[in-house]
Amino acid sequence: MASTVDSNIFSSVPALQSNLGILSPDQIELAKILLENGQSHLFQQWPQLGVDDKQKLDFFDQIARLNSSYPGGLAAYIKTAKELLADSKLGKNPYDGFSPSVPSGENLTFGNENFIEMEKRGVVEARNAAFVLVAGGLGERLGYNGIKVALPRETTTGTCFLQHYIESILALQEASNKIASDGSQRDIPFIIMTSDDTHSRTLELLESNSYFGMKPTQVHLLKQEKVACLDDNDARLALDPHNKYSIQTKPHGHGDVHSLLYSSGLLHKWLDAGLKWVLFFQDTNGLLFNAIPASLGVSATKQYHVNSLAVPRKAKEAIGGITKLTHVDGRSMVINVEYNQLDPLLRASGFPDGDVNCETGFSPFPGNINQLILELGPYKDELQKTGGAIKEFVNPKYKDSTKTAFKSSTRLECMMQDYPKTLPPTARVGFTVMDIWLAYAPVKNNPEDAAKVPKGNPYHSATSGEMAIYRANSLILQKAGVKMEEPVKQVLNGQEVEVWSRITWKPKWGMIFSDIKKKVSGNCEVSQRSTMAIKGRNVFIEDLSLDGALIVDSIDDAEVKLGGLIKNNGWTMESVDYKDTSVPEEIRIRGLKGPKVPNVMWKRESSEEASSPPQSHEYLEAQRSLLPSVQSSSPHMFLPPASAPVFLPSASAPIEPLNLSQVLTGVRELDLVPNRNSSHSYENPMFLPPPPMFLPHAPLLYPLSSLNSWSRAESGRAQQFRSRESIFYPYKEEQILSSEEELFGKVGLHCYNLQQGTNLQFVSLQEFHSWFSSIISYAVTLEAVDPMRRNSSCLFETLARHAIENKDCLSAIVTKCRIKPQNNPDSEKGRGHNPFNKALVDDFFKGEMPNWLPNDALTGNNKMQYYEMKDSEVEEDKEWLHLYAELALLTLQGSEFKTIQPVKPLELRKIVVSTKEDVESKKKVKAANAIFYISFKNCCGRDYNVIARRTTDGIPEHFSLEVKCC
Ligand code: UGB
Repeated sequence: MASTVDSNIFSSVPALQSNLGILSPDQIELAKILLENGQSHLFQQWPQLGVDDKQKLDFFDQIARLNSSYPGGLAAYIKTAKELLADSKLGKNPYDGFSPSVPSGENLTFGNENFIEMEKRGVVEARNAAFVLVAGGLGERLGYNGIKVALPRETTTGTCFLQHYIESILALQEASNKIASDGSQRDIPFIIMTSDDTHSRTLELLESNSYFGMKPTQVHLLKQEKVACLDDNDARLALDPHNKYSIQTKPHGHGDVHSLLYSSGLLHKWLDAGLKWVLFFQDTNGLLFNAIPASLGVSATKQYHVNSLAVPRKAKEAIGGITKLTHVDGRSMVINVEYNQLDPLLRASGFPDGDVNCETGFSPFPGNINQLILELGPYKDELQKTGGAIKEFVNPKYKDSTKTAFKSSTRLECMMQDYPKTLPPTARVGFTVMDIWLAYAPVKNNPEDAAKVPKGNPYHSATSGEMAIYRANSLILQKAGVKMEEPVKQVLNGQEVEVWSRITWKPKWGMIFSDIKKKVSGNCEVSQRSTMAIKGRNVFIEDLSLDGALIVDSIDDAEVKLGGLIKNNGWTMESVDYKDTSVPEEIRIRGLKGPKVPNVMWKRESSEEASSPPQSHEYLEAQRSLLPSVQSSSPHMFLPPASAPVFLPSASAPIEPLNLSQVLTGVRELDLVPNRNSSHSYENPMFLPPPPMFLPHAPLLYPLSSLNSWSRAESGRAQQFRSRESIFYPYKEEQILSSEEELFGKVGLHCYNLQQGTNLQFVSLQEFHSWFSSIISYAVTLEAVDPMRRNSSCLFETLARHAIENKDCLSAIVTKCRIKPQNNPDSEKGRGHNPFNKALVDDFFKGEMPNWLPNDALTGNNKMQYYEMKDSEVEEDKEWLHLYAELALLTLQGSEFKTIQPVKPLELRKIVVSTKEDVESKKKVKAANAIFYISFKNCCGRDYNVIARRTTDGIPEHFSLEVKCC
């Protein structure tokens, strides 16, 4: 019951007063806070009690969240907003009393002695650091629909930003642990700040890629909340124009990372574990890790409490300027002045031209790239005082010069780099400037805006981001002694860029310059049109002359030497227009097509692009003629002889097994990639053919699991299937494996049948889209018939993704499977889909796939767990049992499925199902969680054993199927 004072407040808002009866005491308190802070307008449209009561309670749920997630609650938020909006209206300079000057900091020059020393020191310190990625922003400027960390960093390998960041941290961890003075091993913590916009997709990206090799316990996601939008200078909260029971919200900015870290308790934990540094970085700077070791070395050497990484900045470039601000009272600080404030600040304080370049061609103020290194101890002490609250700002867009109304609602924001603003003058705050080409190439601008960037200023686009990686890697190799041919200029998506040789390597190959130098020797040269991708820790380049494409994919323990002349047709780069919607978004925004992405971008300039595709035998010959011409005298040289049947099963001579721990010298021509399996045989050859898109007309099937970490290649397969109708096959269509889209569509149908107790049957594939973001996702529409309803037909929709979570095992994960509504598509609105939640899967069915059936499975102590399906049951369920078998065949690494093979019809032999004991025998076959042991023969009489594990997280339409051959 509201008190008399409360009643007075509420009586002025009758629409709310009449609804007080449905509110809890806590909600009445919140209502009071709102009214006391000038928010009565929120209730003006409320109908009387009994109408929309549920929505009214939802409104208060949101208010409670907004109140609890802001330090000091909504009252504090509204108070600060009123003050900042008043200052903004008056045009008050936030830097009143301060005069700017150019600060001095540490300047590093790549490759010199000091730089090398700093890098080494940085590696020593790396195991004492925690890494924090702020990735809550949607990237409105970029206009990309996915999360930015899932974008390919470059398209030669298709490695996404998040994978690259994780692999870089792991490489640093390994290098740092190796030289730890006490010999101890430490896992570097990795924190990702997400938001409602990015959280579930970030988690899904991690989970579906097994955290890119990092232990899941090392990774910690902290989700930031949004803040309420403001409608006017009185800080009246803005209602959603489409919902009068909902407050409009927007992100509060990356500054939230400090309060989240503080409230997570992680800082104490890290201090207790002996950590010393926290490194903050942003989502799409593909060069960032080139700069981390040296800048960490600077922090350690100079004992900086705060070290901001900076690069030379072009005037008006959209990056903040590191500035020394000196107050009239004598105080001074070195701080980022954000790009939109730097020009007015300079003009107001003795720099009449504002933000302009000086004689060096750059602004005298170094550009902040928002990579901060904080010393953990002082950081924790400071946050204990502030609770992690960061000085906020407001940036309303006014309708006119009276500054009384906004064009659209605004909100308070805060930035992580403003952390030093509250530090005492005794704090050691410094910065480190590095070469732009080495350290900074963010992907922030959409192609249209990038093309409008003033000439000479960086584009900050997906195009320039990718080109910068090739440039940096080329320059690093050049510095290490490789003769790199000069770049050529090319216009992509309206932006003129320098195109260097497309060089890329995994972080483990070369994290710091001194390591890279050790791996390059002799007289090496690389032509501009070349592509080189290196995966493997111990790959040495010696006297290599590369003019074409070279892909090295070796296991970590193998020592590989690359040398001699490699000359082949290579990959040519093809431009695409960002408006061409037939090309996936992550590709068209960069204006160039990569070699391993759908819709093909790097094209082979070769004769095998003949108009009619070769038959299998001719194809073999074509392949042979492309084998490398090797020039090496090393006794350890190992290469497939040109006459050897590299992968076609019809050929006769077997290949010698290869021990990959040998020293290999020689060249790997683009056409073949080494097989990562440690033992090789005729069925499992040492060299595998490339993904099918390298050979545009080749009728290849390629097992996806063999390419899991170079995941870009996987989506090419979708492309291959898309165009399969135009490919000549020596076998009948019904004899070969179904397309992956069809198989994934059928998995969705199977899930629906299992969950709904129906028996819908697949008729045909109607439509599908596949897209790539480190995993392949499929949206499939198919036609199905229902035999139980006189074969009435329907359109059926599935959303599924192809993940590779266990070695040699394919996972099909369904998150949507439903009959498409015929007349009322709106009925689907709001029926979103959630990511598959592995945490909810029964532990019994998690982890590594089980081994093949024990001999005494059906008779031993655990026989209650197993059940052999009767012939009648096999007959009844043969559709999906065949489906499981076909999916498993996709995983085969050996040669037989590299070409289109006749495999069907399959003959099911023996099927045993295993569940937890508590499932009654007959029900085991239909159990949501079950493991199937399927023996079958293909049409050529070859026997196979397949293990299929199906699980669910209990959410309708969700289903996971893992299959492997054994
Ligand atoms: N981010 C969040 O995690 N949460 C949010 O609420 C907002 C963003 P932008 P901008 O070095 O490149 C910054 O939008 O405006 C994450 C610096 O302020 O890319 O370009 C987001 O996911 C500027 O001083 O920032 O400006 C992303 O990872 C300059 O240094 C990061 O925060 C510039 O970046 C940055 O978000 C730069």
